[in-house]
Amino acid sequence: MITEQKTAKLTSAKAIELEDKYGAHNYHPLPVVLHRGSGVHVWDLEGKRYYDFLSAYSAVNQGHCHPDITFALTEQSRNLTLTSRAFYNSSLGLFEEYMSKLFGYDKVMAMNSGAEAVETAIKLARRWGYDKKGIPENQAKIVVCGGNFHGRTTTIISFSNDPDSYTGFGPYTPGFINIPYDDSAALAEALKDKNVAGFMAEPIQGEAGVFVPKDGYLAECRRLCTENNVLFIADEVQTGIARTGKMLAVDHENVRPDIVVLGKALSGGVLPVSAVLADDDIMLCIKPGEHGSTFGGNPLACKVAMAALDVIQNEELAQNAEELGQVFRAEIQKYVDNSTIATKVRGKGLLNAILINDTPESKTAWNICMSMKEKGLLAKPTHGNIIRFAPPLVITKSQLLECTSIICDVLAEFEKK
Ligand code: IF1
Repeated sequence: MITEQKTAKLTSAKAIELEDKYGAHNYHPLPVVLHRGSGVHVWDLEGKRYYDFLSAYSAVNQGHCHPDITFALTEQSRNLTLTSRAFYNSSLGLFEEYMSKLFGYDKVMAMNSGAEAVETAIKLARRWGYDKKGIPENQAKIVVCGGNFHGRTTTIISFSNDPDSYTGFGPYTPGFINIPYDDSAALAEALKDKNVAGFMAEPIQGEAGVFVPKDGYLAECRRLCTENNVLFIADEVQTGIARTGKMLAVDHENVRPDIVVLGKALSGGVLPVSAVLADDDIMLCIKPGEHGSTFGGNPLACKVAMAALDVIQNEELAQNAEELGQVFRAEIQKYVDNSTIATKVRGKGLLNAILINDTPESKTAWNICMSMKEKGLLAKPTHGNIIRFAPPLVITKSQLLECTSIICDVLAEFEKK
């Protein structure tokens, strides 16, 4: 009751003040205080409605507070939320079977955050490298790509080339080789090193600014990894779960990675659920007691994730993302063709970005987002002058066209005079 009473009196200004006074300053949020969400919409504390074009960085693909997912949450929360893996529970095996059959891998390891799942993939690849490939102990290397974003743990930022991610957090974890993204010749060269256990990449680089690699890049990565006995690890935390118009972004090229990393929309944004998929010869390299987490595979997460995946399939959200992504890019391209401020629109499915014609240091992209906020649409720049647009995949065509109209009206305000 105290919480409700306090929320009832809270204003956006007060909420921002509280976060500033009592919260870590590790983000620079757009000045909007969200209080309610449903489908493609969120409302602030004063009751203003917005289209959400960030979807919590693609964690809310199914739409905010999807009733089927919240039903699964509340039902399970009345029975059993957490057992730890010290014991079996009646939901984990069902979740594991569901994931294995849906994605076509022998086994799944359930974790919580995306970074935890990425760390799990790194440990799996290293262990496979020692046990199966015969890499000398502590010599395993993993090839990663420039512009990557895989999370914020000290090991993951060790192989980032974004100073904002790694500066001041050394010493860094060794064992990573950084090559240019979308450059299969560079990968071929790196894989000559016999101590390489894995190659990890995002099928589309989200944070870097929605970089879609050339057609065939993923297939060539697959071929090179197979040829060199190296594990291909696809980080689908942001691109997975129908976001790019297929269940997985690698599906666009019919590529089957050795390890798939999932997170975010695996739970529909209801609670942290992540997972690593692999076949037995890789997954069983980790033995009992060698990896885990308190909440990994908890009954609540398992039921929520199964409901979230049901929604994706039952509502054909991958197909909707594919169709409406094309509508989005076509509408914005018509504007870009005659614009001085918007130079490019790119993406796949409903993971898109617009490039703004200004320096990365300029505030133009931020100011465009602030103006869109005033017009009821929330989006945020990634790096400097690139604005990501990623609505929940439940958006309808008429809603999408209303939003492209808002976006173009705002861009027009910023045309170079
Ligand atoms: C933040 C970025 C996006 C991810 C990929 C793993 C993770 C992420 C491809 C780790 C997480 C989030 C993290 C969040 C903002 C957001 C983000 F801007 F940071 F880079 F989406 F692009 N692999 N991305 O995108 O998953 O541990 O967060 O569950 O840190 O600000 P996580």
